[in-house]
Amino acid sequence: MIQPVLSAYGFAESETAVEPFGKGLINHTWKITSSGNEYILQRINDNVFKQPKHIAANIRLVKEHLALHHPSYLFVAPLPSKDGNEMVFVEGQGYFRLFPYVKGSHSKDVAETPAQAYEAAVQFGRFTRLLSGIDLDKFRITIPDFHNLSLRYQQFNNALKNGNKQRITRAKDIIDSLVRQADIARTYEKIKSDPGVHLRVIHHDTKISNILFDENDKGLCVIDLDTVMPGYFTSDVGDMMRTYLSPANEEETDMNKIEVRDEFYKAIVRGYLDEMKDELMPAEKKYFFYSGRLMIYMQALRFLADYINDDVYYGASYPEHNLVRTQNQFTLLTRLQEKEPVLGNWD
Ligand code: GN1
Ligand code: MG
Repeated sequence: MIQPVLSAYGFAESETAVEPFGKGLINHTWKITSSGNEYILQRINDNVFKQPKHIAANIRLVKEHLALHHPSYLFVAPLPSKDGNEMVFVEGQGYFRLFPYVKGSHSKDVAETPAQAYEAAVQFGRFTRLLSGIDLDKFRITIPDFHNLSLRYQQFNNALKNGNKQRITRAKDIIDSLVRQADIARTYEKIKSDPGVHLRVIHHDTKISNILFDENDKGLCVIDLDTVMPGYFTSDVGDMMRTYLSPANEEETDMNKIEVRDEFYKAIVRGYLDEMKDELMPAEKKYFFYSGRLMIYMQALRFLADYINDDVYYGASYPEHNLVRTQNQFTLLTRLQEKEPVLGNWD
C-alpha cells in the first residue's frame, strides 16, 4: 500500500522492511529498514493538518535558524525524496515524510525516572531558547488555535449543543465536573492579555516519546515538529506534566493507578528552568503549576467533546473509549490540584 512512497524515496522493494512504529493518535508512523539503514516514515493526517506544506515550511525555517546560529544542535530534518522534495504526495493517501533514524538513539514511551523527565524538560526548554530571536511572524500556523483553551471550551459547549444526545446523558457527571473547573479557562484569558507573558517558538507536543535519548539516557534532541509554532511556554511545561507526572498514562482505565509524583514535577520545573530561567519573565514564572492544570483540563475537554461528537477526531477502540480517557484526565487534574499546597510554589 505504501509502495509508491517507498519508490519515491528510492527504496528497492526486495531490500526493504516496513513495520508500524510508535503510538501517536494522529499521524501514521512506520520504521523502514533498507540495505542496512533505518528510517522513520510518517503519513501526515491531513484531516488534522489541513495544510501539510505549512509544516514543511516551519521545519525549514527552524532548520535554517539552527544551522546558522547553533550549528552543533542535532536537528533531525526530513530527507529529500528522489525528486528532491521534502514530502511525497500520493493520491488518495496524502503526504508522507521520511526521517533518518538517528544511530545510537532511542525513544521512550513513558517517563520512568525523574532523571528522564529532567532530560526531556531540558531538551524542550533548550529548543525554545535556541530559537529565541527568530522572527515569529515567519511561522505558519499548522493548526489554528491548537492550544487556545478558550476555543477548546467553546468547542466543548458546541458539542453539548449539537452532539450525540445519548452520549451527553451518559457523560452528565463528568460534564458537570468539567464545567465546575471553568476558572482554568478564565485564567487562560488573563494569560493571553498579560503583556508580561510572551509568545515564543513552542513545540506543543512534549510527550516523552518526542525526545531522542543517547545510550546513557541523556537527551539528544526533540523530534515531531508538526506543531512547532508560536505559543506560550505553559503548553510545553503543562503537557510534560500531563504526560510524565503519573505512572499510568491517558489510556489507563483503572483510575486508582493515577497519581502525581512530586519528584517528577520538580524534575520538569528544574530541567525547563535550567534552560529558560533567563528567558522567562517574572510574570510567566508564576504559571508553572497552572500549566499542568491548563493542559490536563484542555485534554479532558478535547476527549469529552470528541466522545460527544462520536469520536471523529481521536477515534476509539471501544465505544466509551473517549469517555474513559476524559475520566482519566479529570482524575489526573484532581490529583494534581490536591498537590497545590506542596507543589504550587515550588521552584
Ligand atoms: C495527539 O497523535 P499524538 O499522540 O502525537 C494530539 C495532542 C494530544 C494527544 C493526546 C495534533 O497527539 O494534542 O495531546 O493526541 N495532537 C493533535 O494523546 O491533535
Ligand atoms: Mg504528535
